[in-house]
Amino acid sequence: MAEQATIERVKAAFADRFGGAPDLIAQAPGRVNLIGEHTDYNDGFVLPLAIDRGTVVAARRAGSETVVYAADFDEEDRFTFAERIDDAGPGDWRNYVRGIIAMLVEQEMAPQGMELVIGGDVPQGAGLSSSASLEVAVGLAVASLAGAQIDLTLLAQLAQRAENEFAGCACGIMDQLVSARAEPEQALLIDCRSLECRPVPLPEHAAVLIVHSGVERGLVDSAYNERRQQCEQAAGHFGILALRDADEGQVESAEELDELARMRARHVVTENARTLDAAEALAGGDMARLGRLMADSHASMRDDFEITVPAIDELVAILQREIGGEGGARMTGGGFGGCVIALLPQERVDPVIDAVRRDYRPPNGKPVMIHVCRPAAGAALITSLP
Ligand code: GAF
Repeated sequence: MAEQATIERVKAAFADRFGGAPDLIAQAPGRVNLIGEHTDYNDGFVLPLAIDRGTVVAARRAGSETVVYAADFDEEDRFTFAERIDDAGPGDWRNYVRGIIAMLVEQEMAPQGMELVIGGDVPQGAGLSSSASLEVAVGLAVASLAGAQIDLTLLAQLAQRAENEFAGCACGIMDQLVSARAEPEQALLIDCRSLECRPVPLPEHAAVLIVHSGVERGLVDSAYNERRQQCEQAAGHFGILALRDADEGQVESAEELDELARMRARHVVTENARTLDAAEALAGGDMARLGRLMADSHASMRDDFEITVPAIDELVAILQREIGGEGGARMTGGGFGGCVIALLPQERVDPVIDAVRRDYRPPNGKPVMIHVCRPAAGAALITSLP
């Protein structure tokens, strides 16, 4: 969830830009993933949680034109539904907004004209899903403005399509679904085939640390889409719908599978198994087992899926060394930079933070960004239609 200061900033920007008060305000959180990486688009399992940072959207019905003001960039977008809503070109924030609005127009869940002000506090380019939180927050605001009580799973599916079709990233459903459906103090075990979500409580004495590596990442620019293609190719080789349906023996013994495809498939198949184990370990408060699973997950991302970078490997090694046996650390998110997540006993937080500040030098030369977070709630209206 966004901070109160962000909500106040968006309200003030709305009054400034459009005058008066919005009809409603919605927000949706960013996320961090405990384990289950690049498994979502393989119909597999993921275990993310929502963070206490998000996107806030203040919205009001108006005339026949839609005007969107992004307070963080001081930039605007304008369009009408009379013409087809197109994407805005690569790397433009407007894609996420236009995308989800276009999806809602299709569902007849958007009023003709609107005034929207958007602001957020999810760090961008950090792999904490600022884009999913933007899509979901705008989607909830717009559907609610149309008087629709949108189902949160449908909202996540439309937001994912917005990202696929407007932003050009072939992402899975994890980020949008956890942003829409997260519950406070819980991680969410998501079956990305059935979209069933099972909340798994975090042990009371456990803390979640998010440490930014200082390596910026961009999903679309990265080799993300290429990894997805390689997974689909491997599934095609086995004649199955998705790698969710493969097992380890099959992957290791397939004679004609090329080595790269075998490595990618091995990561997905073993990561699915680790994610289910991790949900069980988390529910049982078994931090030592979780730590081992997180370490194996990181090694698999580094060696088989090849999505880590040296700075991230170094940061993970420092965290693992300092945390010791109770808890663990791994890269989180799509890869090629971004953040590392650590799960550890609360009393270890301060010494571990001190050690990271002492021993890790982010490649961007900036002070290392560390955030201690508790799992937050999913998307919600802060104020609704009168
Ligand atoms: C990104 C994508 F958006 C998700 O769908 C997921 O694939 C993740 O990378 C990797 O687990 O966040």
